[in-house]
Amino acid sequence: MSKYSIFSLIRNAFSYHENWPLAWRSPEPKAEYDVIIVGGGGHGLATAYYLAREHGIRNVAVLEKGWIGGGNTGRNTTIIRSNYLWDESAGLYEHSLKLYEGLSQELNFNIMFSQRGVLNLAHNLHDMRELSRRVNANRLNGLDSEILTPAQIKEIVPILNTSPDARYPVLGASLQPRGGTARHDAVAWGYARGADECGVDIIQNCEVTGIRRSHGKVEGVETTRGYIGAKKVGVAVAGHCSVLAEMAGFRLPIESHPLQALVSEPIKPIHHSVVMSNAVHVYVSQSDKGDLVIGAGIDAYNSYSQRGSLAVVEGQMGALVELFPIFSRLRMMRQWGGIVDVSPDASPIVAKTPVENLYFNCGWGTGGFKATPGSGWVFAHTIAHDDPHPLNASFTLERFNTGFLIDEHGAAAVAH
Ligand code: FAD
Ligand code: PYC
Repeated sequence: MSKYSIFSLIRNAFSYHENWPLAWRSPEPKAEYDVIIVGGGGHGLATAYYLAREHGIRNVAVLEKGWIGGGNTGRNTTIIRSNYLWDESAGLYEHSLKLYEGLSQELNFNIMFSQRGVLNLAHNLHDMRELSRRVNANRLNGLDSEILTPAQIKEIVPILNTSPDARYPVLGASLQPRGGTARHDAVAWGYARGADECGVDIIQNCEVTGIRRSHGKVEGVETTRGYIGAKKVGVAVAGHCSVLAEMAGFRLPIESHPLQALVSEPIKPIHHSVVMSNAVHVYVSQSDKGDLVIGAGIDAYNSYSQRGSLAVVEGQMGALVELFPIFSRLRMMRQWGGIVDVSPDASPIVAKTPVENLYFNCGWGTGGFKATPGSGWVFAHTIAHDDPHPLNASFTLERFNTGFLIDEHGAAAVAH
């Protein structure tokens, strides 16, 4: 740990960072690895980290076609919570939340985890019933989850328009006090540094273009930097998972959609929690830098382009100013999109595949940032043991044939 001590920080500040040690190496790919992880987002990096730390599998490469964290990991709005409806999801997302609670210490990297509370608003009786059902289910699973009255909401979010005459009247909300936000890049960088320290090769600018198989078993991957052999391959490429599945000769029940977000100019601290409204498709938090981080529902069409339509931005801004009239004169600074991998039941697939020793981690849709540590943890277990962990045992590919769906459209919260 001395490499990152306060003294080295001061020394590097005075040397104008010239001798700043690289946080991770940039190695040439080896001819073969025990495990290759495709995708250098949070999920791929966390998987590599836990393979090394929890399972002692260190001959691992993470292959990333661009730069690590350049996909949805660096594009999301950083909301973390575990208030999902079904037992299976509550188990997995809560495990992730617990890992987040210790992650800065675990990685010795400040991920700026802020448990400021996440509120989901209800605007009509149906919303109230959905939220009450979910809060009751959460409480049965031992999660911190409660229903708030408009007066209680107003105490936490005084700037919210709770007038009964509002266009979107606020009838109540759910609150998960342990929910919050974290710095998304830091999560990727922390896992990358931790994995690299364990000997994992992180190879950027290395696109996987084919998956080589023989007798139904994976042998390695074709890449833009040549063929690399592997005993096992784990795929965590979010919006591109169908492309990788096609390379391996099977189909996924996943649709790729753009999901947009934007940030305002920075302002003084005014919004101290996270407020989401599923019904009117807007959610907002304030970053430590002061800008408002605002998101919407998905763009309804399928696309691989990391941008979206203006109509969604317009709807999102309209909803924002109805709920928070105080923001009406704020300027918006930047807008972007990511490609999210939406499954039919709004739950992920973290599982073995029809190809032996090939594993897929996908379908997190609009909500996988919160799951990053838990997803990496169970995916590493699945790859190491060629068998899922009890926490991801239900998140199979087969469930779309058997009908054992885990329908989380209500909890997914961002409309899709
Ligand atoms: P990614 O971070 O996308 O990583 C996949 C990587 O695979 C990419 O870096 C990509 O370049 C790489 N790749 C693709 N194809 C190849 C290939 N052929 N070869 C090599 N590499 C390849 N979730 C939440 O929980 N809370 C939120 O508030 C939230 N907000 C969001 C807001 C937006 C605007 C978006 C877009 C998403 C949001 N999400 C949120 C969802 C969340 O970002 C994702 O579910 C999560 O980050 C997925 O992580 P990942 O590591 O699986 O994917
Ligand atoms: O899953 O909580 C979530 C979320 C918020 C914004 C996008 N996804």
